[in-house]
Amino acid sequence: MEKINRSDITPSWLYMNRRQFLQKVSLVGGAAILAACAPGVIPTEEEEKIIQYDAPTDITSIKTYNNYYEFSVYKDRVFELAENLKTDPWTVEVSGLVENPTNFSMQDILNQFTQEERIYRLRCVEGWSMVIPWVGFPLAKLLEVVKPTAEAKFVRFETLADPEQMPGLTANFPWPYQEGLRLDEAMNDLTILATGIYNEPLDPANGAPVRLVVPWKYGFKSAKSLIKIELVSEMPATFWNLIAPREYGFYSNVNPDVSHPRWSQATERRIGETQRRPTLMFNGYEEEVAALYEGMSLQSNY
Ligand SMILES: Nc1nc2c(c(=O)[nH]1)N[C@H]1C(S)=C(S)[C@@H](COP(=O)(O)O)O[C@H]1N2
Ligand SMILES: [Mo]
Repeated sequence: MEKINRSDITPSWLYMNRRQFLQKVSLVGGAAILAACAPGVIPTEEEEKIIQYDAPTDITSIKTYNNYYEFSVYKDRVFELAENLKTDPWTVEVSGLVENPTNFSMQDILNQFTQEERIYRLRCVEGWSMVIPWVGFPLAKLLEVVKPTAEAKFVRFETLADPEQMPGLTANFPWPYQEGLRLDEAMNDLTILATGIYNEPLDPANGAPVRLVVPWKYGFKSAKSLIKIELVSEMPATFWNLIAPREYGFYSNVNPDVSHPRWSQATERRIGETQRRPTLMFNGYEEEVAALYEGMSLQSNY
């Protein structure tokens, strides 16, 4: 893979004020805020407050406060231990119940799929959150290329597990890290494969070179450093469900009304803040995803 030269990527984010930025990419603010951000429109004080409320988290926190158990269970140690992860060359195998199984090199992924910015909230099941300006593309675009067959009902994601490079693999967990989505969840426009943050390629600590991002689900669904995407007919096993099935279900939608067995999920601490704030249903993406779960009990399908 040709190395992305950081200086070749226009750091446009730095030159935009928050309002211009949100106008371009905001999914965090919703339709009213998008309107307020239209050219020439000065947001009301109330709207400005809402814009500030979900301001992107500072880049240092995003890069140095990480969950990535393959490296360490200590969030502040991951970035140092992961720093030298070899991400070039890199291949993502897309296989299983598809018409066109394909091995995508990282260069294929960057060439074939238009990269765009998406600012999303990230809510960890542990009770903290960030707002991350991702660069990436809808997973649906990749699935359209490989063409899932009629038998495909779920998508299984597998991530790198290399004992030579990942000191955390010595811990007794069911490696490799794996995750899953129902096919319609995977096809939802909010579901992206991310390749960057703040207009720069991902750091290893954030899941370089390509990771899943599913913003309405707890952060652990957003698997890092993907090596395989498999279309399957049955609900796949997932890393955290194998470890603690009563605590981490397959769906794991952010839901302030469904407590973790050991703590409430009603509030969260936004990194950079001291006060806790209310957690939003589906992490604030109810309008976009609630229909996926119509008629399902969100209590039993946790
Ligand atoms: N392969 C892998 N992916 C992973 C994890 C992990 O330990 N290994 N941790 C998850 C959890 S619990 C969270 S909250 C997010 C954190 O992503 P970030 O460090 O980029 O903010 O990554 C998720 N993806
Ligand atoms: Mo998490």
